[in-house]
Amino acid sequence: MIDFQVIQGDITKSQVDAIVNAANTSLLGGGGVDGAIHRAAGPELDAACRKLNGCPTGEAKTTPGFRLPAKYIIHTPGPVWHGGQQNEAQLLHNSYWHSLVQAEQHQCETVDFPSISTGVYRFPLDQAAEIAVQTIKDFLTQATIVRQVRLVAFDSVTKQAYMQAKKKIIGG
Ligand code: AR6
Repeated sequence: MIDFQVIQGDITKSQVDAIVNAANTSLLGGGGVDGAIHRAAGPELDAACRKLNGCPTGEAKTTPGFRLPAKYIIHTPGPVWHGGQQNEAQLLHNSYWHSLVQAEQHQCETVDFPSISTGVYRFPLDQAAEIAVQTIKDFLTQATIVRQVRLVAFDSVTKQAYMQAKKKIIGG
């Protein structure tokens, strides 16, 4: 059984083992969900991120959750959309996959994702949703520790796109 759910909400409120942050390669914070996570986690997060020396696109690095309810924050810079010919699909897959590898390495059973790259980075929503759902499904099929993944959509359009991708790829 694949335990993957799509919900609508604010990921900074998630009471799970790990939330994922749609970061940039500096890991030094920014706008969107990244800004919200940094504000909610407190200044300790900025200090921890500075020690990580950035992160390449499609890779992932982990910090504690500090003032968040989540135990850990897994930071992954997704790709900027440049029209689709610059490996964007593979890089987005890599962001989801490597985030889940980090979750396993930190013994996390429950993981919440935002919609990586579909805000400021302009990745087309429907295509991003299919890549996310397929990657999460493939990972959960072989995972040993992660048992539940949720996609936390901030708005209803994003929620609908992931529900549709879920129906197409997982069924139900
Ligand atoms: N909870 C859940 N989702 C959220 C929240 C929240 N609190 N706030 C925003 N979103 P974006 P990207 C949604 O732009 O496209 C930053 O400056 C948002 O509505 O945050 O990967 C970084 O530092 C959208 O659906 O991330 C990078 O420079 C989704 O999160 C850059 O933006 C992702 O939008 C990364 O761009």
